[in-house]
Amino acid sequence: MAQPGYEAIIIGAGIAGMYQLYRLRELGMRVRVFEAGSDVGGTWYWNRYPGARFDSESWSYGYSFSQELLQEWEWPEHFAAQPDTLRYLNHVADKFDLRRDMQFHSRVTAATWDEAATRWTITLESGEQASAPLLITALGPLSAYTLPNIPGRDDFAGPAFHTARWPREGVDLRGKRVGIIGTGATAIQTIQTIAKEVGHLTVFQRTPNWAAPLHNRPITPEEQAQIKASYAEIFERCRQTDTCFIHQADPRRALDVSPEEREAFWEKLYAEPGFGIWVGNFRDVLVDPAANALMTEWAKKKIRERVKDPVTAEKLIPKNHGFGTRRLPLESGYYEVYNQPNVELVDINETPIERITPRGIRTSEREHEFDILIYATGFDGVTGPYDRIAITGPGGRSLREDWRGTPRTFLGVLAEGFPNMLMVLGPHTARGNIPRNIEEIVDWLTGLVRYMREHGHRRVEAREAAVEDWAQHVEKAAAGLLFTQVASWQTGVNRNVEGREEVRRTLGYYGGAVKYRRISARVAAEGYRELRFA
Ligand code: NA7
Repeated sequence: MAQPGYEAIIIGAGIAGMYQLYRLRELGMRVRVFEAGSDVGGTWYWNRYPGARFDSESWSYGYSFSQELLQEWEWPEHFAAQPDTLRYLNHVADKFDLRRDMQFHSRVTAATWDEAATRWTITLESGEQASAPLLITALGPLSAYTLPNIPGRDDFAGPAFHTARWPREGVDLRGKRVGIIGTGATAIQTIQTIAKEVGHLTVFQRTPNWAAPLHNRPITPEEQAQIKASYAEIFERCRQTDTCFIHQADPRRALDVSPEEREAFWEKLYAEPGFGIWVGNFRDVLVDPAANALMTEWAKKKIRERVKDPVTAEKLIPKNHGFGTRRLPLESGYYEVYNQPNVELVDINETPIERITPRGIRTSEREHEFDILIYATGFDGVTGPYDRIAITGPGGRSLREDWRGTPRTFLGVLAEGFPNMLMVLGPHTARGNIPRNIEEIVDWLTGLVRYMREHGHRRVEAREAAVEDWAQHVEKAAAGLLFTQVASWQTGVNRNVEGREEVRRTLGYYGGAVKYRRISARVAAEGYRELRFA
């Protein structure tokens, strides 16, 4: 007998793809997951660089769908390190026997819609093909890593790694002369970790970032028991916040309180673990330039206090963006690294990099020689992973071309003009504590798939008017936020990718997760009137 075809194909075996598979199986569907890596884990599979860890509280990050899983898993630290997270995801894959429907070493290079057959066909790098009526993209917003577009990039004679492709077997950095490009969240975790063991470290910085202490520590047995007893409240708390973190903006405005009260609050936040100082700050800090300027001045003091050399301290202070207007890296002793005699900060605005050479990096000032080079140069965020697959819809329509300007979606789950392609964490969805966002979207998509099966629908597409309304709503929600005015992966800027240089785009839904949930729940409750079925 011929093998039955798949009813759905999922691309990606990260947190989203794993959970989507679990849910579709519950509907009794035959599903196949295609994954480029050799195992599950997505972001946590690829990003093995030294010091990689959560900035979200571990106990707010794991899946919430299984009580048994919640009760049996023990996070060792409040902010778990990458090996623990990968161990967790492997445990989930084992527990729910997910791998039997997954195919690894399978990078999808193309997906093509066949209107007559009402099916998507995907093509792998190997040339192998598979098809199914439904295509679910669980690509991850930060899976398309980008190398720096610096002349001579391939000339370096020693080992060179992007942090998102750190070798599985690790890299021996002890006593080595290491150069690192980048000072984003990834670089900060890497730098503060490897500075302890390398012989000499040179950090090439283009844009300094604001960063605040993580305050990680082990979870005590008493806390473990308390956490396990409180999961219902923890996840309810995450449902009530706009970012799905446990932190929510303070109802007061920085401009309404006295300078003493303001500073006391900031000191308190700086001493507390996690993102409180970013998303739990006074509610005007990320929207009102005057409030942001006060916070920014205060944060400068912290850098000056922690970095001994005043010249280095000034270099580490961001000049062109206010506190929290880019994703705030959390750190553990990052600033103190620059007090070490074996660490050097090169501001490449002062001495630009001219090229990468066989021996190292040549700036306008001199050649820096290294044994190892690290590129902590980030990702082509959100749309980048879609651009790297040739996705072709009805009539040869190319998603890459469609999204060259700005993505057009309905709720970030369906791209305009692309039937039966359901996106988990596509552009224009709420993002924050990512697994929380993922669970909600996967549950919503699963509801849609169930509805289609119950009603005998084979095809779903977003109505043009609904896409237009959502586009307007997305832009309105982004207006007035300070961070949408700053270049970063969040606003679609990546100077290493042609066409992504300076054009800022709205890539998320910034009305908050609470509102996103309300809107998407209403759409489902009212019978998906925004969607066209056939
Ligand atoms: P980011 O935050 O995009 O950081 C990338 C860093 O690399 C940033 O400092 C960039 O400077 C720098 N960069 C990139 N290209 C170059 C070139 N060509 N020359 C010099 N410097 C360069 O990525 P991360 O991996 O740190 O973090 C991504 C997300 O992962 C993060 O937000 C968390 O949510 C987890 P720039 O700022 O562009 O001047």
